[in-house]
Amino acid sequence: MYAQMVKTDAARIKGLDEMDPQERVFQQRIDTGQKIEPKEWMPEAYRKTLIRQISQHAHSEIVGQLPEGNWITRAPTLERKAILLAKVQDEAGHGLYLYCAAETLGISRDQMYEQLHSGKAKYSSIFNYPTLSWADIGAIGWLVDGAAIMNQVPLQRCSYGPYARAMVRICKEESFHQRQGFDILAKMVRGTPAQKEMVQDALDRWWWPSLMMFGPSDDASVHSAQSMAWKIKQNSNDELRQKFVDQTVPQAEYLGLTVPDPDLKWNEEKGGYDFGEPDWSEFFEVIAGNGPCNAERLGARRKAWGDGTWFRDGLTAHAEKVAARRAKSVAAE
Ligand code: FAQ
Repeated sequence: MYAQMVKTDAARIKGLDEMDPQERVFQQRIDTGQKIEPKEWMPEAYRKTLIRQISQHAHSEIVGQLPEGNWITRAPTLERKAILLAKVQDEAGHGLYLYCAAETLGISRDQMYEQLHSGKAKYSSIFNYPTLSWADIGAIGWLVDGAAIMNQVPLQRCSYGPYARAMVRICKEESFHQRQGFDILAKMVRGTPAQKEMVQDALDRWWWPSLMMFGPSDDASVHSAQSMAWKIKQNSNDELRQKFVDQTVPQAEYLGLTVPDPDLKWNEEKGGYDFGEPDWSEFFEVIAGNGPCNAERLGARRKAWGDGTWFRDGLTAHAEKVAARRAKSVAAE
């Protein structure tokens, strides 16, 4: 694998013989499938890449609560409300495990929040689209969690131990999320013609943004070659996008839906679907902050941070009092 990457991206990826001895040992450990743990030596660029990816992943989980949270009060039954509430709470938990994993690399949670709130750190493009109907909640579970699982299952084998281990539980929970989304849609397509239309409309709007979740095409992916050499990523963006399409199209057919892609066609020879190109200009606009809901999403996160100031101040004041009391009693002994 590493040798292949050197060949495909020789301009940027160093060969083993160009590395200094410490870096060579590090790369050989990665090549032989060993995990890297927090206190071990790592190249600065490996640490920075992980902080970027893990913190962006954490931000995605946290911001990702907003489009679905929008529907908790309007879920059609008490049971659906309880399920959605639990799902949104799970996403908060995923964000917290991932922030913890990033903290092991020497960045604080406050710094990560600051990067999110200032717009410096990215979060997944998908969460900048609005949830207009109940079918959108089904579509998020089915397509967005479905794409997230496709991307995250290989991350369980990531070379950095804390990230790989955090992904194990996350993937289990995402599988439940994906099924709950599919179940919402399976019920709706068996309902009235208006409900079925609502599901088709949701698929029409979420299909292309879901394909964009995997990132730009391989030739435009600046980080993939190095991240694959370091086994942070195991697959390229296009490989995972192809797997997602191959898995999802039969599910759309089962639901009696039409995937909104005139170029979608089974290719017997490759044993997968050919499909159209996502609108990459839209993707780059969204990740530059100009998607339909970017301002609303960041506004909600900044407001939550501001609203929580009194609580954080209270916790800090309490901790200081406890520490002072403890110091006094130690001094008195
Ligand atoms: N959105 O060179 P690459 C979820 C950026 S979790 C925004 O290919 P890389 C659960 C990329 O950061 C969803 N930005 O980058 C849930 C880079 O910019 P930078 C999140 C994107 O890192 C479900 C530039 O483009 N999952 O959904 C996106 O090698 C339901 C060049 O790209 C993860 O974060 C994008 N879609 O590959 C929650 C998984 N794609 O940083 C609630 C972990 C690319 O240089 C409800 N992350 N960019 O400024 C990854 O696997 C990778 O980071 C990729 C991107 C595959 C996302």
